[in-house]
Formats: sequence, C-alpha cells, structure tokens
Amino acid sequence: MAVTRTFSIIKPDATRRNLTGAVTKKLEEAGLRVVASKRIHMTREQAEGFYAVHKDRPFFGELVEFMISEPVVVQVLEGEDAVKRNRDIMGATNPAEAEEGTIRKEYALSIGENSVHGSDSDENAKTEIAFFFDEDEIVG
Ligand code: DAT
Ligand code: MG
Repeated sequence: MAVTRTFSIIKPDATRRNLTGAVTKKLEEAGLRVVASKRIHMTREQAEGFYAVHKDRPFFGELVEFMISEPVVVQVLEGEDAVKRNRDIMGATNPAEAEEGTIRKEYALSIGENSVHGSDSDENAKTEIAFFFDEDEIVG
C-alpha cells in the first residue's frame, strides 16, 4: 500500500463540545499524520459547494445548516492507504451502526451530527483537499 492523502472535517457537533483534540488523537492513533489543519467557519456557499453531490437528497438543507452552524476544523491526513484507514476509524455514517472504538461510535450524536467527514475515494480526496487548501499549506 502506498502513502496517500485524504481530507477530513471535524464537524460542528465535535468542535462545539471541545472534541477537536480527542478526534485528532483517534486519527493519529490510527496511523494518520495531520499534514495540514485549519479552523474555519464555513460559508453557506462553501458548504453547498462541498456537498453538491448530495443536493437532491432530502437532508441537504439540514446538512448545510449544520455545517455552517459553528466552526469546523478541516485537515489533510497522510498515511498508508489514508482514505480507507480514515473511513475505518470514522465508523459508519449512522453512529448506531458504527463499530466499537470508532470516532462516530464514541462521539457522534446522530446520523446528521456525526462528528467527522472523510473522503470516500482517492479521486474525491484530491478534489476535497483542493477545495479548502492551497498546496503550500500542506506540509508533509
Ligand atoms: P459519510 O459522511 O459517512 O460519507 P454520506 O456521504 O452518505 O456519509 O453523507 C454525508 C453526510 O450527510 C453524513 O455524514 C451526514 C449527512 N447524512 C447522510 N445521510 C443522512 C440522513 N439519512 N439523515 C440526515 N443526515 C444524513
Ligand atoms: Mg460521504
């Protein structure tokens, strides 16, 4: 497996409860290195653009409102097979279905307020990283 990058968001339900460090610790313990990180308050335009793939889903409005409700921490993570490694430590979208020890099992409040985002493919990781970071902000 090659060393690759993925994109992560620590979502408003987690930043609000002061869980930025706790979530990052889980990521690091899973073998992922934080090579870029910034705390931002997403604009509506950013949230709608980032989640455009979900624009026809019934939860889209709720998702956008949630993502702009409080600051988030956007991160680039690097490691062996980073996309899968991150998805594994995140756990299932619905915390009720997430495995023991995963971030969502431990911290998520609901299927909507589920503490973290993670890219689902190498291709999407590249697009999502470029959506929030300039290349010179990433220090591997
Ligand atoms: P994931 O974040 O695990 O990749 P996804 O891409 O299917 O999940 O959905 C993106 C986000 O949208 C998800 O993290 C939370 C929200 N969401 C998904 N399904 C939902 C639902 N049935 N009700 C409310 N929010 C939902
Ligand atoms: Mg997704």
